[in-house]
Parts: sequence; C-alpha cells; structure tokens
Amino acid sequence: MFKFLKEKIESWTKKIKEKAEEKEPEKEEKKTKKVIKVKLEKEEISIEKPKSFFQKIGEKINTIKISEKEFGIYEEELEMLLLENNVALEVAEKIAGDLKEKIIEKEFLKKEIESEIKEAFKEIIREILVSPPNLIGQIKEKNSDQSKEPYIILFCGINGSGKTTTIAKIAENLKSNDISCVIAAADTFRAASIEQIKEHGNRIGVKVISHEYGSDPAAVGFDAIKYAQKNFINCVLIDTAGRMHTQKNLLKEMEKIVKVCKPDKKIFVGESITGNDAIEQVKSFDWAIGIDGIVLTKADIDEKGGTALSVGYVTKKPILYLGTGQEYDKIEPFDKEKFIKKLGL
Ligand SMILES: Nc1nc2c(ncn2[C@@H]2O[C@H](COP(=O)(O)OP(=O)(O)OP(=O)(O)O)[C@@H](O)[C@H]2O)c(=O)[nH]1
Ligand SMILES: [Mg+2]
Repeated sequence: MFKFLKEKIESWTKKIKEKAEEKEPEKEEKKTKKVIKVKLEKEEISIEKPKSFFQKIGEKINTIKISEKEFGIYEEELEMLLLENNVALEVAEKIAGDLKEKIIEKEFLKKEIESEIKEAFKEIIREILVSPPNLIGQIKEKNSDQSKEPYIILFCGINGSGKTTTIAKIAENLKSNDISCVIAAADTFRAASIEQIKEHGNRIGVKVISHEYGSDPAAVGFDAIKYAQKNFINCVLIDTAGRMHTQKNLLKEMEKIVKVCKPDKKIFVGESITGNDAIEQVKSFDWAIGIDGIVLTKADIDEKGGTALSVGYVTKKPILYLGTGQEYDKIEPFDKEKFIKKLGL
C-alpha cells in the first residue's frame, strides 16, 4: 500500500542530504570563521559558556543552510513526484510551498537534514488532513438521546467505487460494536443491485429494505428509516446507485434523497486508485449535497497513496475509512499517523 509515494519521498529527501554533504567546504569554512568571530565577541561578554570552543567549530562545519534558489531545483522535482503519485496539482504546490517555508534559510546539522525534512513533511500532512471523528461514538451518542431516532448514513459515489461493499463492511463493524442497523437498497437503478445488497444482508445478518427496480430511491430510504424507528434499530445505511459526477440530473436525485432522509452523515465513497479524477468527483458530490466524510476503497491495490492527500485537502473533510480488500473485515478507520508512517515519514 502506498509504496511508490513512500519510495519517492525517501529518495527525494536523501538527495537533499547527499547534496548537503557535497557542499563546498571552502565556503563553509569562511562562513564558519565569520560566525566564530561573532560568537567569540559575544562570548567575551557572556558569563555562561555552555559549549566549548572546539564543540562550536565542529558544529559549524557540520551545519548547512538551503537557500531559496537551491530549493527551487528540488521544489520542481518534489511537485513532479507528488503529481506522479496521484497528488493533485494544487495540493502538490501547497506541500512544496509549505516545505520551502519550513526549511529554507534555516540552519540544520548536516547529519540531521534528512530527518528534519521528513519532520517538516509530517507536519504539513498533519495540517492537510482533517482528523476523522469517532463514528461509533457519534452513533451511540445519538442513540442515547430519548427520541430514539436512528443515526442515518447516506453513501454516494460514482459507479463501481465500492459503495455497496463498504456498506456491508460498515454494517458488520457496527454490529460488532453492538449497534444494530438496517440497510436501504436505494440503488433501484443498476441491474442486480437489489439482489447484491440482499445477499450481503443475508451473509452478515442485517435486514435490507427494498422496493421494485425503477422506484424512487428516496422512498426506499424513507421506509428504511420508518422501519428503524419502529423496531428501535440504531442506524440506517442507505445505498445509492453509482452516478457520474458530471450527470447533473442524477446529482439532483441525490439532493432529493438528502431532503427526504435527512442523513446525519453523507459519505462519499471513492477509489484510492482514481488519482486526479477523484478530486473532480468529490468536488461535484460535495457541491451537490455537501458531504461530511470520505471512504477511500481499494487502498490495498493502491501503490501511490496521493489520493487521500488530494481529496482530504480539497474538501477539508475527514477520511473516515480505508477499504483494504473485498472481505467484510477489510476496512480500517483512517488514522493520520498510520498514514504518515505508511509514507515512510
Ligand atoms: N480490492 C478491493 N476491492 C474492493 C474494495 N471495495 C470494493 N471492492 C470491489 O469493487 C467492486 C465494486 O464494488 P461495489 O461495492 O459493488 O461498488 P459500488 O460502488 O456499489 O458499485 P455500483 O453500485 O455499481 O455503483 C467489487 O468487486 C468489490 O468487491 C476494496 O477495498 N478493495
Ligand atoms: Mg452498489
């Protein structure tokens, strides 16, 4: 998972380190002497002498600064490697710009430059990605309310992105957390979609509410909510038909489902492997219905890893889960620190 981006970041930071080590000693020495002189002058009036004279010389020779001009060469390369790994242009520019601010004209110990750059990278990624909320906690909180209203989650996305499979995985996950659920088979459009979700329901032991093919998806969602209210079910998961983000009429249909079902969470399900197109998809769905979170599926077959950064940055919405395979247990709550580690940072 995310192997390519990890390798590229690794070799990019190494390159700066190697270049730093190659930097002309003569210039360094001149600079060192100057600094030492200043330091010595300062030392004359200083009472405390925490470091010895020789310690300071040693430190100076081993320190380095990267100028803005020098960074320019690396900057272009960094943007390219991010772009090649599914990081969208606006996000790549943001990362490179922030990194530049964090490292240029700052003095680093040569031996630490690689780890300092990685540390700066980490900070930037932490800022880019919104921390996911605790969904289980949120559902339980709503259920503890006297009204006994179920927590409603609506799933949307383009065709084949993994919505139905994700719903089955989440339903099973909720069950293991003592949260009961019902699924609304609101994809009344695609052939065999109702049978598909019913099969999942049978396997995981979750009730599926369905109507005829071609019927109003909002009505299916509404019936599932009524069923949950009547039977004290904690959570309603609404499956919807895959639709291209460019199909305005189908996005309008999503708006109607939202109006009727009033979901607590609207989750966009996208493929981790989609790359730049995921940005356009997520933007369109967000524009149409205002999404609250994202699930990225197929992370198990994603060697790059940049999509998470891109969709997280452009929407400023949290990534809730990563789908990591076809089986029901192949879903992981998104963990920023784990993601950063997977990128080798
Ligand atoms: N490797 C892998 N495959 C997945 C993952 N999630 C879903 N899939 C597969 O992706 C394919 C499509 O999944 P569905 O859940 O049917 O996708 P969908 O978005 O509901 O599709 P439509 O209803 O046709 O729009 C299936 O073969 C799934 O098994 C995942 O995390 N990893
Ligand atoms: Mg489906």
